[in-house]
Amino acid sequence: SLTAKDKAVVKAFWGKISGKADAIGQEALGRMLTAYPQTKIYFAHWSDQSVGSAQVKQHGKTVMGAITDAVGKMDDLIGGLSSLSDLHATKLRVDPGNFKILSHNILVALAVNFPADFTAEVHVAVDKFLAALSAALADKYR
Ligand code: ZNH
Repeated sequence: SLTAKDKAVVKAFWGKISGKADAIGQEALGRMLTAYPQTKIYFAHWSDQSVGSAQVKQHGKTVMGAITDAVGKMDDLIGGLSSLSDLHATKLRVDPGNFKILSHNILVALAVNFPADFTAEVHVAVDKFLAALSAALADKYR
Protein backbone atom coordinates (compact mmCIF):
# COMPACT_ATOMS: atom_id res chain seq x y z
CA SER A 1 0.00 0.00 0.00
CA LEU A 2 0.98 3.64 -0.27
CA THR A 3 3.44 4.88 2.34
CA ALA A 4 3.43 8.43 3.69
CA LYS A 5 6.50 9.01 1.50
CA ASP A 6 4.74 7.70 -1.64
CA LYS A 7 1.80 10.02 -0.96
CA ALA A 8 4.09 13.02 -0.47
CA VAL A 9 6.00 12.25 -3.69
CA VAL A 10 2.76 11.86 -5.69
CA LYS A 11 1.34 15.11 -4.27
CA ALA A 12 4.48 17.09 -5.04
CA PHE A 13 4.72 15.69 -8.58
CA TRP A 14 1.02 16.33 -9.24
CA GLY A 15 1.60 19.92 -8.22
CA LYS A 16 4.19 20.21 -10.98
CA ILE A 17 2.06 18.64 -13.70
CA SER A 18 -1.32 20.13 -12.80
CA GLY A 19 -1.09 22.90 -15.42
CA LYS A 20 -0.70 20.24 -18.14
CA ALA A 21 -3.14 17.68 -16.72
CA ASP A 22 -5.65 17.96 -19.57
CA ALA A 23 -2.94 17.46 -22.20
CA ILE A 24 -1.52 14.47 -20.29
CA GLY A 25 -4.99 12.91 -20.11
CA GLN A 26 -5.57 13.37 -23.82
CA GLU A 27 -2.19 11.95 -24.72
CA ALA A 28 -2.60 8.95 -22.40
CA LEU A 29 -6.05 8.17 -23.78
CA GLY A 30 -4.88 8.61 -27.38
CA ARG A 31 -1.93 6.31 -26.73
CA MET A 32 -4.18 3.70 -25.11
CA LEU A 33 -6.61 3.66 -28.06
CA THR A 34 -3.74 3.43 -30.55
CA ALA A 35 -1.35 1.03 -28.83
CA TYR A 36 -4.09 -1.15 -27.25
CA PRO A 37 -6.88 -1.03 -29.87
CA GLN A 38 -8.93 -3.63 -27.97
CA THR A 39 -9.83 -0.75 -25.62
CA LYS A 40 -11.72 1.01 -28.43
CA ILE A 41 -14.80 -1.18 -28.00
CA TYR A 42 -15.81 0.84 -24.94
CA PHE A 43 -15.95 4.02 -27.00
CA ALA A 44 -17.82 2.61 -30.00
CA HIS A 45 -20.65 5.12 -29.39
CA TRP A 46 -18.32 8.07 -30.06
CA SER A 47 -18.62 9.64 -33.50
CA ASP A 48 -14.85 10.20 -33.65
CA GLN A 49 -12.39 7.96 -31.78
CA SER A 50 -9.31 9.34 -33.53
CA VAL A 51 -6.44 10.85 -31.56
CA GLY A 52 -7.07 14.57 -31.13
CA SER A 53 -10.84 14.36 -31.66
CA ALA A 54 -13.07 16.52 -29.46
CA GLN A 55 -14.37 13.41 -27.67
CA VAL A 56 -10.91 12.02 -26.93
CA LYS A 57 -9.88 15.46 -25.65
CA GLN A 58 -12.93 15.81 -23.44
CA HIS A 59 -12.65 12.30 -22.03
CA GLY A 60 -8.91 12.66 -21.39
CA LYS A 61 -9.71 15.79 -19.41
CA THR A 62 -12.50 14.02 -17.49
CA VAL A 63 -10.33 11.03 -16.56
CA MET A 64 -7.36 13.18 -15.50
CA GLY A 65 -9.71 15.38 -13.48
CA ALA A 66 -10.90 12.29 -11.60
CA ILE A 67 -7.30 11.20 -11.02
CA THR A 68 -6.33 14.64 -9.72
CA ASP A 69 -9.34 14.44 -7.43
CA ALA A 70 -8.11 11.02 -6.24
CA VAL A 71 -4.72 12.53 -5.34
CA GLY A 72 -6.64 14.39 -2.66
CA LYS A 73 -8.25 11.15 -1.46
CA MET A 74 -5.18 8.95 -1.13
CA ASP A 75 -6.00 8.12 2.49
CA ASP A 76 -9.28 6.45 1.41
CA LEU A 77 -9.30 5.62 -2.29
CA ILE A 78 -11.89 2.84 -1.92
CA GLY A 79 -14.39 5.15 -0.22
CA GLY A 80 -13.52 8.13 -2.38
CA LEU A 81 -13.93 6.24 -5.65
CA SER A 82 -16.86 3.98 -4.72
CA SER A 83 -19.49 5.64 -6.92
CA LEU A 84 -17.05 5.80 -9.87
CA SER A 85 -16.25 2.12 -9.31
CA ASP A 86 -19.95 1.33 -9.27
CA LEU A 87 -20.41 3.21 -12.57
CA HIS A 88 -17.59 1.27 -14.27
CA ALA A 89 -18.77 -2.07 -12.88
CA THR A 90 -22.49 -1.85 -13.53
CA LYS A 91 -23.14 0.72 -16.24
CA LEU A 92 -19.97 1.01 -18.32
CA ARG A 93 -18.95 -2.63 -17.77
CA VAL A 94 -15.28 -1.99 -18.34
CA ASP A 95 -13.11 -5.08 -17.80
CA PRO A 96 -10.90 -3.99 -14.88
CA GLY A 97 -7.81 -5.34 -16.66
CA ASN A 98 -8.08 -2.17 -18.75
CA PHE A 99 -7.33 -0.01 -15.71
CA LYS A 100 -3.79 -1.37 -15.77
CA ILE A 101 -3.49 -0.56 -19.48
CA LEU A 102 -4.62 3.04 -19.01
CA SER A 103 -2.33 3.42 -15.98
CA HIS A 104 0.61 2.30 -18.11
CA ASN A 105 -0.22 4.87 -20.77
CA ILE A 106 -0.53 7.60 -18.15
CA LEU A 107 2.96 6.72 -16.87
CA VAL A 108 4.31 6.92 -20.43
CA ALA A 109 2.63 10.30 -21.06
CA LEU A 110 4.03 11.65 -17.77
CA ALA A 111 7.54 10.40 -18.54
CA VAL A 112 7.51 11.87 -22.05
CA ASN A 113 6.22 15.27 -20.95
CA PHE A 114 8.18 15.65 -17.71
CA PRO A 115 11.49 13.87 -18.37
CA ALA A 116 13.42 15.75 -15.70
CA ASP A 117 10.79 15.50 -12.94
CA PHE A 118 9.86 11.88 -13.70
CA THR A 119 12.67 10.35 -11.67
CA ALA A 120 12.75 6.66 -10.71
CA GLU A 121 11.46 7.68 -7.27
CA VAL A 122 8.50 9.51 -8.84
CA HIS A 123 7.93 6.58 -11.21
CA VAL A 124 7.58 4.03 -8.42
CA ALA A 125 5.33 6.28 -6.29
CA VAL A 126 3.00 7.19 -9.19
CA ASP A 127 2.92 3.54 -10.33
CA LYS A 128 1.85 2.47 -6.82
CA PHE A 129 -0.73 5.27 -6.68
CA LEU A 130 -2.27 4.29 -10.04
CA ALA A 131 -2.33 0.61 -8.97
CA ALA A 132 -4.14 1.56 -5.74
CA LEU A 133 -6.54 3.79 -7.71
CA SER A 134 -7.20 0.92 -10.15
CA ALA A 135 -7.85 -1.49 -7.27
CA ALA A 136 -10.31 1.03 -5.78
CA LEU A 137 -12.04 1.39 -9.16
CA ALA A 138 -12.32 -2.42 -9.33
CA ASP A 139 -13.71 -2.67 -5.81
CA LYS A 140 -17.40 -2.74 -6.78
CA TYR A 141 -16.96 -5.58 -9.32
CA ARG A 142 -18.22 -8.99 -8.34
ZN1 ZNH B 1 -13.56 5.57 -17.22
C1 ZNH B 1 -16.34 7.44 -18.05
C2 ZNH B 1 -12.74 7.90 -14.81
C3 ZNH B 1 -10.54 4.01 -16.69
C4 ZNH B 1 -14.10 3.59 -20.02
N1 ZNH B 1 -14.39 7.34 -16.56
C5 ZNH B 1 -15.56 7.91 -17.00
C6 ZNH B 1 -15.83 9.08 -16.23
C7 ZNH B 1 -14.81 9.22 -15.32
C8 ZNH B 1 -13.91 8.10 -15.54
C9 ZNH B 1 -14.64 10.31 -14.26
C10 ZNH B 1 -17.06 10.01 -16.39
C11 ZNH B 1 -18.12 9.50 -15.45
C12 ZNH B 1 -19.40 10.30 -15.47
O1 ZNH B 1 -19.79 10.80 -16.53
O2 ZNH B 1 -20.02 10.40 -14.40
N2 ZNH B 1 -11.95 5.90 -15.97
C13 ZNH B 1 -11.83 6.87 -15.04
C14 ZNH B 1 -10.58 6.70 -14.31
C15 ZNH B 1 -9.96 5.60 -14.84
C16 ZNH B 1 -10.84 5.11 -15.89
C17 ZNH B 1 -10.10 7.60 -13.19
C18 ZNH B 1 -8.67 4.98 -14.49
C19 ZNH B 1 -7.56 5.56 -14.22
N3 ZNH B 1 -12.52 4.06 -18.18
C20 ZNH B 1 -11.31 3.59 -17.81
C21 ZNH B 1 -10.86 2.58 -18.73
C22 ZNH B 1 -11.86 2.45 -19.69
C23 ZNH B 1 -12.89 3.41 -19.31
C24 ZNH B 1 -9.55 1.83 -18.64
C25 ZNH B 1 -11.93 1.57 -20.88
C26 ZNH B 1 -10.91 1.10 -21.54
N4 ZNH B 1 -14.98 5.52 -18.75
C27 ZNH B 1 -15.02 4.61 -19.79
C28 ZNH B 1 -16.16 4.88 -20.64
C29 ZNH B 1 -16.81 6.01 -20.08
C30 ZNH B 1 -16.04 6.38 -18.88
C31 ZNH B 1 -16.57 4.10 -21.88
C32 ZNH B 1 -18.03 6.73 -20.62
C33 ZNH B 1 -17.48 7.70 -21.65
C34 ZNH B 1 -18.54 8.34 -22.54
O3 ZNH B 1 -19.57 7.75 -22.81
O4 ZNH B 1 -18.26 9.42 -23.05
